[in-house]
Parts: sequence; C-alpha cells; structure tokens
Amino acid sequence: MKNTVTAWVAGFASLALVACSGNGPDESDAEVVSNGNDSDVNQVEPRIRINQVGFLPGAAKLAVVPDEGDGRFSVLDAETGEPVLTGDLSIAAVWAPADQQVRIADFSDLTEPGEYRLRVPGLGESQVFRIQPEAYRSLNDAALKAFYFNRASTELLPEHAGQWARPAGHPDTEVEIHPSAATEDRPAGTIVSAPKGWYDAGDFNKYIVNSGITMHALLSAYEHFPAYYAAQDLTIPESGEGGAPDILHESWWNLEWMLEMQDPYDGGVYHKLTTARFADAVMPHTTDATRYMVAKGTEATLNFAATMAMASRVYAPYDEVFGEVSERMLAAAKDAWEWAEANPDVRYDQNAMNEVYDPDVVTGAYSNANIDLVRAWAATELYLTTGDREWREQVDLERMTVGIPSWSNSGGLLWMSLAGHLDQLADADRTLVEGRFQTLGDGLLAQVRGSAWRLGMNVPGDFFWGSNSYALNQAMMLIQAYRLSENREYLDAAHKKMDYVLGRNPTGYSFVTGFGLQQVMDPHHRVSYADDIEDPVPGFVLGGPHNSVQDDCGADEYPSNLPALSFIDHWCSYSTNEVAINWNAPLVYVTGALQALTADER
Ligand code: G3I
Ligand code: 9MR
Repeated sequence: MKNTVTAWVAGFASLALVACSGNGPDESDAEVVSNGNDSDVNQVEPRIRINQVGFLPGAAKLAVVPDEGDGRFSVLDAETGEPVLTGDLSIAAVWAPADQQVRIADFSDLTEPGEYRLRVPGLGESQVFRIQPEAYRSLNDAALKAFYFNRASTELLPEHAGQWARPAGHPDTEVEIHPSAATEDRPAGTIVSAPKGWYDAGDFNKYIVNSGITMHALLSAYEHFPAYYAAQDLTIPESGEGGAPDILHESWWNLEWMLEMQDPYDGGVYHKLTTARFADAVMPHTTDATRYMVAKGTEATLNFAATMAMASRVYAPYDEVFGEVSERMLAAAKDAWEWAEANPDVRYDQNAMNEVYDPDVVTGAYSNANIDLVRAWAATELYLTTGDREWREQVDLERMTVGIPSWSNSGGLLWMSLAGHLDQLADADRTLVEGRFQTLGDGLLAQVRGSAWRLGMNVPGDFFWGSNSYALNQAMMLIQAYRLSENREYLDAAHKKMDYVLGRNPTGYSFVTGFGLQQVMDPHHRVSYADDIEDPVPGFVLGGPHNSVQDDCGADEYPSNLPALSFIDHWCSYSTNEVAINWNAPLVYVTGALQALTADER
C-alpha cells in the first residue's frame, strides 16, 4: 500500500513550526489569536484524526485527538507556523464503537481559506489540512465520474478515462432467460438484450433493487441543485451533448439498461442480470460466462416503477436530447405498477430458487427489502410526476416515519422526494413533511452531540455492511432537514458525517479512492485489482467498517473486532473494502449539496 502521508508531509518538513504559548481563551471556546511565542518543531501525530480532503469555510471544523497533552490546542498556519487560533479540548470521553478516550478540538471559528496544522502541546501536530471554498467540488466530480468508470458494455477511451482506459466488457446483447424467469412468451434459454448500465460494485453484475436507490440519489442531486450540475464537466463521451447536464447523461447510461429489464409482455421486471457465480478478479473484457435474466419479482418491479416515474419528470425538459423518453418511462412505470398490483408479494429468495432451477445463482441477492416501503415510494413518485391524486391515496403518509435510506428501506426516499416538491403538496402534507424531517434531524443531532466523536453511529448495529453509506445517507437526510428549516446545525452535522468518511475516523483512512492523505489502495473492485495500475480507480467510497466478519480474510486479520476499527484495505475484505453504486450515489448527493448550499458564503 502506498502511504501518501509521508509524501505530503515531507513538503512541509523544513518549516519551523511555532508553538502557541497557551494564552488562550476561557474554557471551551476557541478564539483567533495573532501569534505565539515559544518555538519547537513537533512530530506529525497520525492519531490526530481530521478530514483529509478539506473544510468549506463556513463548515463546523473538528478534529479528534487522543486523551493526551495538556488540554489545549492551537491551529497553525502551515506555511508560516504562526498560530491563528487557540482553544481548549473538550472533556475526554469514550466512543464505544472504538473504545478509546478522545477529546475534540473545535476550530469552527477559523474560516479563512488556507493550509493549516492542528497542534496539541505534549502530543504533536496533525497532517496539513485545508480550508477551501471549493473543498468538495473535485470530490463531487470524481464521485460521479466513478459511475462512468463502472460502465458495462463500452470501451473507456484514454481521453475520458486517462490511465484507467480499458476495452469494452459485457456487451449484454445476448442474455439468457434463466429458468427462474421463464414465461410462455420468454421460455428458459430465450436470448434477450439489455446492454449498458453500471456494474453494481466490485463485481460485474447488474441488480435492479440496488439501481433504484442509486438513481434516486443521483436524480435528486440534479432536481435539488440544477444550476450546480448544469455547470459541471465530467469529461465523459456525452459531455455537453444537447446542453443536457453530465449527471443526466451519466444516469441515462443506467436508465437505458433498466428499461430493458422490464418484460415487454407483462410489465414485470427481472431482479437482476448476472452470471451464475461471481467472476474471478479479472478485467471485464476477459470474461465470457453466460449472463442470465433472473426471476421477476415485486421488489425489483416496484423499484423500477419508482425510478422510472421519477426519471420521467427529471428528463422531461430534455426529451429532444434523449429521444422522447419521458413518456416512455412513465408508461413503463405504470406497467410495472400494474404487474406489482397483480403480484404483490413475489419475493426474491435465492436459496429457494436454487433448489428448483439450474444453474444455481449465487451472486448478490438483494432480498428481503421492505416491499410496503418500496410500493409507497413508487406511488409517491407517480404522484409527484403526474400530479394525480389517486397515487397520493395509495400512501398512508400519516402513519409513516422517515428512515435512513438503504437498498432494503425505501421509506426515506419518498419523504425526500416529497420534501423536494413542497409546492405540489396540500398544506397538511407539507406540515407532515416538515415535521417528520425536524424529528429526524433532531434525533440525528442528539446522536451527534452525545457521541465522543461528534459523529453519531454510536452502536455496533450502525456498522453494517456498507456502514460508510449509512453515514452518507444520514448526511443526505440532514441536508433535507436543513433545506426545509435552514437550521445550520443540520448542515453542520452533515459536514461532520463527511469528515468521518474523509479521515476523522478511528482507522485514519480517507475512505474514498484517490482522495486524502492516508488513502485506501486495495479496494474490492475487480477492475482496480486486475488493471496493473497502482492507483485504484478514483472517486469510489468503500463500504467501511463492519461489525461482523463476512468475507474471506479471517477474523484474525482484522486490526480489532471493535466495530469502528473492523476494516482492512485488502481485496479479501469485501464486507468492508468493496465499492458499490448505492454507496457512491449519496457521496455524490452530499458533496454536491454541501458545495451548492454554501455558494453564497464564498
Ligand atoms: O437482515 C439481517 C438482520 O436481520 C440481521 O440482524 C443482521 C445481522 O448481521 O443481518 C441482516 O442481514 C444483512 C443484510 O445485508 C441486510 O442488511 C446480512 O447480514 C449482510 O450480509 C447483507 O449484506 C449485503 C451483502 O451484499 C451480502 O449479501 C449488503 O447489504 C449488500 O450491500 C451487499 O451487496 C453486494 C452485492 O450482494 C453484490 N455486489 C456487491 C455489493 C456490495 O458489497
Ligand atoms: O466479489 C464478490 C463481491 O462483489 C460480493 O459483494 C461478495 C458478497 O456477495 O462476494 C464476493 O465474491 C466472493 C464470494 O462471495 C466468495 N468467494 C470469493 C469471492 C471474492 O473473491
């Protein structure tokens, strides 16, 4: 593994860093000071955990430090070594998921863009960190570009992909109907075509349930911040075409595939397009295992209905560019809804399926999603797109709470869509939406405040497979609470969740490939593993620490069995170290939102 900390820090090694004298402010408040007095050169102390990518000027700014030193801290200008702010560390406390006594340095009062270090007398100094007006812009670009890098069925050219250019993989123009999906019109063995789409993750398969939640975050990003995304240039093959924003061009690559996952004879949607087993760790173009359409089901069909209904309204202004797609997508959504009404509980059960049909299919299951919630999500998108009250009446909103989105829980998605369209809602629904997000936001704030890391994520159950996406999806929901209320605390809490993903966490890693000082280098991503390029494909957030070992590494390989430390940057650790589209999508949403929402602060 390449550790970029050394290289980055070396650039500043010759600077004489000036210690602060300790003439600081009263308890707890940090204050800006003009200079310090005694000089001494300190060691970089890697246990000072801090966002390694950067802070927006107006953001809350925290570092977590071990419970050592004399209780004071200062922030130094990285170039001059002059202190610019001093303060008191918080009282030491333990965060159970990492079981360490830590203190918080809060330097939110520092808003001047620049490069700095945090100094804790008696402990050492942090890596250099930055305050920048565009702190998350290139991260947002890269997080979205990661989808391009995971495109199926196309060659990635050097002018778009740089050193990660690669031949086309998986044309998916000859996909075999698996016996689990056989019907009279399409018997087992029928060949159908469903090219394009994104590989789900580190594997090469394409799963509808996981695509649904992914599309929701990406299309919401555009719906909520159209001007921000209109100005973005991702350098993808379609960039700029027809004046449509790149985020819609990239998303269209997946929507085109999704449309082909619907059985044209009855409106039902196949659960997944997959090989029978996971491929070896090879480049996509070197594999030729049969690809199957597997099992139509209610979970996939309703996910599809929701996604197509939403996409129909988002793409409506661009019908000329994409080819009259909005009507087609709405019709597809309604056909899918009809199928699901007639088949309300056809669950995907891979084990049961494998007892009946050959070949066995052992790839991602994405089963046991909450069907009621995905149905409510689909009806809500149909309501928002058509304005037709009958869809609103399908949802018992008064009895629903807002959950944090995940592939198995679509509840939060419908609330988020409603929050984005308040002007279309009846007064009572508006009040409901605002109240629900306030309750959710306040609950998340309480968790953040009550946590020694000012993060939340306080119990082992918060560290499930893909825990980084939990932090990001919480941030996404906090941003909804902020958009509705303009209560800055919600936005600050969202920033704190970003900090966690970008290095203010007990592992010390920035969890996004290509970003940060201590970078992850060996993600469970077949292309990154097999391409003979040292750097992994950039812009992917990894799953993150997981509270139980469910992979090939073996428990002994993990540095700790504490949930927040159970992470290994190694291929074997697919339950902590894989990438996935549904994890990258909230990374896109949150980074874009933080940039767009603070534009007037620059
Ligand atoms: O539902 C149970 C819950 O009742 C139980 O208390 C809890 C305790 O372990 O487990 C819950 O089930 C977990 C399930 O996710 C639902 O959250 C499983 O243990 C866990 O193994 C499962 O992980 C999923 C993983 O695939 C394995 O199936 C992840 O959510 C999912 O994101 C991940 O997705 C994979 C695809 O299958 C294939 N492509 C890559 C992708 C990312 O790794
Ligand atoms: O590579 C697979 C990854 O994408 C999945 O998320 C994971 C869990 O379903 O499974 C991985 O494949 C492993 C398989 O399950 C067991 N044998 C080793 C495979 C990885 O090398």
